[in-house]
Amino acid sequence: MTRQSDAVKWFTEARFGMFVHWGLYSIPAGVWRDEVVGGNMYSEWIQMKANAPHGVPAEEYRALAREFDPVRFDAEAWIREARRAGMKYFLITAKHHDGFALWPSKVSWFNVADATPFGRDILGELRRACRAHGVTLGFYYSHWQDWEHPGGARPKGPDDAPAFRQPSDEAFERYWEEKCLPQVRELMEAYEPAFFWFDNWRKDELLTPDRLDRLIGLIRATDARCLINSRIGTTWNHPDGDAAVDYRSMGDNSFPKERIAEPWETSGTMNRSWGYHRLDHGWKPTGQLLRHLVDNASRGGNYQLNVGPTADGHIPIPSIRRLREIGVWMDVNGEAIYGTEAGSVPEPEWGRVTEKRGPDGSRTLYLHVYDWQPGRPLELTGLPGRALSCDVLETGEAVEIQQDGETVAIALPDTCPDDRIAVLRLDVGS
Ligand code: JFZ
Repeated sequence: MTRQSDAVKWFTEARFGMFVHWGLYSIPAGVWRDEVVGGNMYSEWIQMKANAPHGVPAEEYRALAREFDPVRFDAEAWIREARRAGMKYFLITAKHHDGFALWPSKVSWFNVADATPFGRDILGELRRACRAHGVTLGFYYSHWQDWEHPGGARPKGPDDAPAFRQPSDEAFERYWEEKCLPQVRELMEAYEPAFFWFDNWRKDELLTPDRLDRLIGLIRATDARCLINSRIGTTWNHPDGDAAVDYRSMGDNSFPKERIAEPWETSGTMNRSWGYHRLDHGWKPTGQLLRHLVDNASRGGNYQLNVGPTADGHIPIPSIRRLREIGVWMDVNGEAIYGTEAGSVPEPEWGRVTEKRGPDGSRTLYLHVYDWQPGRPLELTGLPGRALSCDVLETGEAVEIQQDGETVAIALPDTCPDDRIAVLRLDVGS
């Protein structure tokens, strides 16, 4: 179980955030020379995926920094899009596996201020925009994989390829003390993030309990309310498991089928790649993205939906389209997502249930109907009290209900307000 604290309340009430993957990898955007990064199409992995089995030579990859000049970057515009989509928080890859920092880090030359013609403090501009729009700011930080520092961990790969050679424990300790901890301290002190999203996904003896304790201790000592996720590696690499962290991160695009009591989230992509990939046209329909949001909320979790901006700093049109379509749905139905808990009734086949509890033991159940069939009454079992009234959230149209014991039958109106997910509001007395 994760740490129990009131610091995580804003997170669980927010339910929905924007994840941004943006950096040097956004320049090649999935194509190195004429080679397309295929497989899972993670364009942010191009340094290790292209020029197989050796990867892109480090100097060639670092030369991208001299091309990084995102003249269309507008932090205000990004944060306005997040707000418009109904997203309450925002996280960005402050430093991804390639080791490149999106802020003027004094710890490593490999950063936007010292290594690129752009030179601006990207995180500082986002910090100001988030404050201006009431969006909570957090950072993804690749604390384990760092392909720039000689002591950073490398992905598994061919033994004879230097790019995949794992550092010694001593080299990793130097990385930990010279780069990882000082950069996390810089981020905390300069931008006061409300949370971190660290990225480890398997057991690795380099992530010793002592190193994890030092990193967690640094964050707790600087801001005890700053949230830490389980993919810092405690799940696999600490004897106490996730007791010292604040929320669980599921695997990429991994959506649990069961309700989970502790705070948790799934991060997911709109297409396949996290970073912008110029050939990744596998865009998921907005209805599918909405189901991910509702599925997770109905099981007590958050959804962090990713955007991969282009190298010049704009958000691709297919992403904008989905964000704005989701935003309209959230304008109408946000009440059924924000501040809700997992439904306490058995999950119905026709959809999902989120709920809010009143101070007097009353409850409001939000019925997210995935399969609206006029004329076929919806049945909900396991009702925790007396069904008082039911209406269509979008229109306020009253809906007939009949209760028999713990089961209520709901007569669906002929007109379905939203054929992706339509929401009914059911008030239940104590
Ligand atoms: C990691 C990164 O490697 C990737 O580039 C992206 O940032 C993503 C959000 O996180 O990718 C993962 C992490 C975990 C698993 C798979 C890919 N996993 O748990 O199988």
